[in-house]
Parts: sequence; structure tokens; C-alpha cells
Amino acid sequence: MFNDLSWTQVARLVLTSRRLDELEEQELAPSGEVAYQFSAKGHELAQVLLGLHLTHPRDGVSVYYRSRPLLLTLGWSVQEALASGLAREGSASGGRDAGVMFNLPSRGRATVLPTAGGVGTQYTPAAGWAQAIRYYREVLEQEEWQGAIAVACGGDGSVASNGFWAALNLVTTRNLPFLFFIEDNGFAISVRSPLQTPGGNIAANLRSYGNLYVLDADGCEPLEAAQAIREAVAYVRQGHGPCLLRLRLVRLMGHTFVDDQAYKSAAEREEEAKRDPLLRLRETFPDLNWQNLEKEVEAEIRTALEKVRLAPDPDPNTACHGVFAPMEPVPERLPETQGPRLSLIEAVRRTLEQEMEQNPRLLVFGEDVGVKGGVHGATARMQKRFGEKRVFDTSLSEEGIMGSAVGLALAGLFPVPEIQFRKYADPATEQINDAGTLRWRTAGHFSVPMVVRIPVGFGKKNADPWHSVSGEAVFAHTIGWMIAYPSNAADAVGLLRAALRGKNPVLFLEHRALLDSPEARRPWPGDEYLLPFGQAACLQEGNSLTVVTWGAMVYRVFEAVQDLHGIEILDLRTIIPWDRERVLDSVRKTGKCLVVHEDTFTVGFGAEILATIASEAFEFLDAPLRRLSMPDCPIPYNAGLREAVLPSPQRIRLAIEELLRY
Ligand SMILES: Cc1ncc(C[n+]2csc(CCOP(=O)(O)OP(=O)(O)O)c2C)c(N)n1
Repeated sequence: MFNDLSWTQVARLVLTSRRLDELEEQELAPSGEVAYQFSAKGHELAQVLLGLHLTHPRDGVSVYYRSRPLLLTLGWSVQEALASGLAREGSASGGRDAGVMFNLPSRGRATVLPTAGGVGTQYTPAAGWAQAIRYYREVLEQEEWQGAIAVACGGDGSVASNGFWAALNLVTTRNLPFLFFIEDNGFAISVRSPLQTPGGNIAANLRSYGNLYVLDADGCEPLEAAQAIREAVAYVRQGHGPCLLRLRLVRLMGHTFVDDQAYKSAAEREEEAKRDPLLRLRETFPDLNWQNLEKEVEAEIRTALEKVRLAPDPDPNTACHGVFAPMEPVPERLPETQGPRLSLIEAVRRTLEQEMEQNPRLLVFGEDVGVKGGVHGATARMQKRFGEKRVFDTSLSEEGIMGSAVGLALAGLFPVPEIQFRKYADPATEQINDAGTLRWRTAGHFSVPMVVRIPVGFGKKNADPWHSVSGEAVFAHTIGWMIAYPSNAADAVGLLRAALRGKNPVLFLEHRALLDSPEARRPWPGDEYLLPFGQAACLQEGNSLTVVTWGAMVYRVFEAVQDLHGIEILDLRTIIPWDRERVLDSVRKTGKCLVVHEDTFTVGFGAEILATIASEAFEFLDAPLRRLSMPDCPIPYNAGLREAVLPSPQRIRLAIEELLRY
């Protein structure tokens, strides 16, 4: 596979990476020009060899902070690498993220998926990319995806992470074209590998894992590493299924620039130095023109550094730009009000089906959404209609569901995962957080439009701490997600359709008590009915008090105000963005405001609304700002206990009357 010419290329790339690290360690980190320095010394050879195999333009590779040699092999320039470390214009993230947080749209070879800082987070998005390869090939019949593979690189510490195991399960149960590329240098900062996996050898431990081809090689030995990497990539590319390749490496420097490696003995460090892959490369190929290569590399790096030092810093005014994709205006259209009244869950299903008909990139998945049609019935019969490749069950791993949604979206598909209940989004928190910041931290090179559907809140007949969490405030604090919280079927249709045609990640919250309740039923609002995010509904006009609410509380508020006059009721419909202007206009008119929500009190979303009113409409207020919500307590199982904590129509009415009297 590798002739002399290719080994020259290997040597050049290894030298480039090595020299970049030295430059940073000796000059740029001490001077403070590079704030975070992570050395790849010892990992270069393995990564360069891998990169030279990732030649398919639809390959996708998830990397981590030690992956710069791979980036250089996939087409990243020295200048871009330096600009990223120095946070100058031209940096991969526009200076928003550390220089070792990579991303690279395909330059004819593999796409480098956006790196996140959490160890282990790289795995499930790569599994999503592998799933996308299959989807493009088998459902969309796009030949150009034939032979593409997904790769995830990680250290020996990362094999202890949730993400690693979630991805392992995903790719082996589905037999996806996926390569685990484990760069085992024996240490996770200072912690030795036997604490990450028993005996310290993940390859040995996974030998009997189903659907996994396992290889183990010395990543410092050029010929052995080249042979193992070639074999691993070929195995996956030929469609045999997933492979795990463990490469034994050395980390020649500290974990970062500030780590003095005092936890390694002198003898250990000496041993590591002897295994230096650059040394081994020189010994294996003494006839390469090393002197010349070194000179060329040095000149290239110095020229690039000069240019980067002259490049401007990013404009501070742009620091917050690009968290969201610009929202396209949604055409004004009133909902149709004739016809049979659909339940909220039927409305969701019908909208999903309609959009799936129109958009073949849309796919629906989650626990039990396939054969069963979802535990709430939202996807009933959809698998029959659209097939198992577009509507499918997943293993029980929310990290896996969300991470693969990220990978699918990065590959250009439109995932619509379901999380079974709000509480069970907890294991996916890291992927949700990282998905939200992804557009911003890649300076818009990548984005992950998707709709995550999550049933929330108490049920009509039951509630408990696990299945009845509302929890929108935590999501509202999660950067980069739009949040819909419809209170009726027509709003659900309009918002879901807008979300499915949009360019942003959306959390679509479906209230359990409203899924099949008569009060939330509405006629089908129309095949093209769209509702813009950030537009509250004024459900009742009034001049004496504004009540702001959403979700199931809408109906409790209605019950509370039945025979009262002058109450204006606003249903927010979306939490992010929320309709500040409509709320402020209303309070400027009424002078009084009560927010009613189901989520718990402290730092609930009501606090945000009232703080905004206090700040923007203080001079119009005639009464204290009030909010009624669940107390800071989980929602109980017993019906009496449950009603004791949920805002009841009686308590809402008392709060309103008190404010009216004020
Ligand atoms: C979830 C998470 N926990 C802790 C950290 C802090 N941290 C950064 S790197 C690292 C060690 C990772 O070691 P390994 O996966 O073996 O890769 P290596 O650095 O050795 O290449 C730790 C603990 C983190 N980034 N993410």
C-alpha cells in the first residue's frame, strides 16, 4: 500500500505535527499566544496513517483534542492550525473555541465532525454518521455513499465513558460501517489505563463482543501500525461491520502544557522516549531525505506563523453571532377551523407523516417508536407506512439516540428522535448541550437541525417523579435550542411543521395530559399551516390583569377565570424564543401580571418573564409581579398529593383575585 513516495508524505506530515507542537511548547505557550496547548507527540504516526486511508469524500471522522496530525492529513493547513491556536481570524471556530477543538467540512476526503470538549462525546455522533451512510445508500439510493465509513478516535480514558459504550452498542447491534480508533497511551491525564478497563487492554476485553472485529497493534512501529490500520479500514469499508483497533502509543509530553508528568517515573519516561514513533520512522526509513523535509517543514511553519501573527483578532461585536440559524419568515395564514377535531397526538402524527412524505431526508426513531408506534402512540403505524429504515426502534440509550441524531444531522439528514419522557432526557444531557452550541462553536461550518419530541408533564390519570417532569426551564437555559410547548392540536401542527422545515435544533414538548384530552382537540388547521416560533396566542383579551401561561396550565387558568372580567390570557406556545413584545404590550395595558407554570418555582421560566417585565415595563405596574408554579418538589404519585403541588384552578383564582384587589 505505502510505497516510498507515500512514506515521504507520512514523514512530512509527522514532522509538521511534531514541529508545530514544539513551536507551541517552546514559544507560543510560554509567550501566552497559545492559551491551551495539547501536544500530539507520540500519536502522530498512527493518525497520519489513518488519515491517508480516509480518502472517501463521504467518510466521517470524530476526533478529539489530540487529533491535529489527522487534521493536517485530511487537508487542514498549517496556517489554519496556527490561527486556531492563536484564536485569530481563519481559526476553525472563528476564535470561539480552543485550537484543538476541530471541525473540517470535507475537502475531498473525510469530514471531521465538530469536536466537543467532553471525553467520550465523540463516539455517538460518529455512530450517527455511520447510520447516515447506510440511509443514503439504502433509502435514498445515493451511490456516492457506497464504501464510506465512520471513524471515532479516542484515548484509553475515553473507553470508560458513557459515549463509548453507547456507540459500541449502537454500531454492533446495527452492524454499521464504523471504526473505533483507540489511541492507547496508557494514561488519561495521570490515571492509568487499568482503571479505565480491567487489565488496561480494551481490545482484549472486547474480543468476544458480538459483531466487532478487534485488532491490537503497536502504533509506534511504522510497518506494524500501517498494516493494522490498513486492515481495519479495509474490513469496515468492505462492509463486514464494525471494527475496534487499539494502537499502543506513547504520550511524550504532559496531558497539556502545564502538566509536568510527575506521576511517571524517570524510567517510564525513558522507555516512552525510546518508543517515539518519529524515531522509529527514521530508523525504518533512513533513506528518506529527512534533512530536506525538516527544512521544508520549518519554512512552511515559519511563513504561516508570520501570516497568522498579522491576522486580526475576531471582531468582538460578533462574539454572540450565529448561535441560531436566521429564522425565515413564516407566511401568515390562519388555521382552518372546520372539520373533525383531532387530538394533539393525532395532530403530531399526521404532521410527521405529511412532512415525511415530502422530505425523504426525515427519519424518526427512539425507544419503541417502530413496531409499537411509541409508548404514547405518536408514531403508530408509521413504520408500516414508511418502512423500518425510516421509522425505527433504538437501543435503550438516550446518549445514543441524541448522539446519533447529531451525526445524522451533520451528514445532512433531518432526524426526529423521540425521548420517551422528559426525565429520560437526562442521560442525553451532554449531547443536547453540545448540539446546541455546535453551530456557534464551528463558526457556522456545521449545524444540526433536528426536532426532538419529548412528552412532558403530568398525565391525565397519573403522575410520578419519573414520568411527569415538565422541566422546560432547564432546556431554556440550554444554549442553542428552540423550544415549542403547544397547548392544543392546531398549535402543535403549526409549530411542528415549522420546526421540521427549519434550520435549528428544536425541543418539541408534548404535554401528556393534553395528548388525548378533549380540550386540546382542534380541527386540522390545514396542510400548509405554519406557526412561527416566538408568537404568543392571546386567548382572551382584558384590561385588568395579564396571565401568562403555556401547556396544560392554559386550561386551569381558563377554569380559574370563568366568571371574572378583564383578564387577558396569553399562551406563550414557544419558550425559546418567547414573545417578549406581546407580553410587555399586554402588561403595559393591564399593569398587572401573573405567570402560571407547571415547572418548579426557583429559576422557573416565570422568573425570566417577570424579570423582563420588571426591567422593561416597571413604570406601568400597579401590583407586584406574581408567579404560581409547582413548589421546588418532585411531582408525587398519590392523586391528593399531586393536586397539592400542581397549580390548581382554585389557587390560580385566589392569586388573580388578590392581584385584582391590589
Ligand atoms: C467528560 C469529561 N470528563 C473529564 C474531562 C477532563 N479530561 C480531559 S482529557 C482527560 C483524559 C482523557 O484521556 P484519554 O482518553 O486517555 O486521552 P489522552 O489525553 O490520553 O489522549 C480528562 C480526564 C473531560 N474533558 N471530559
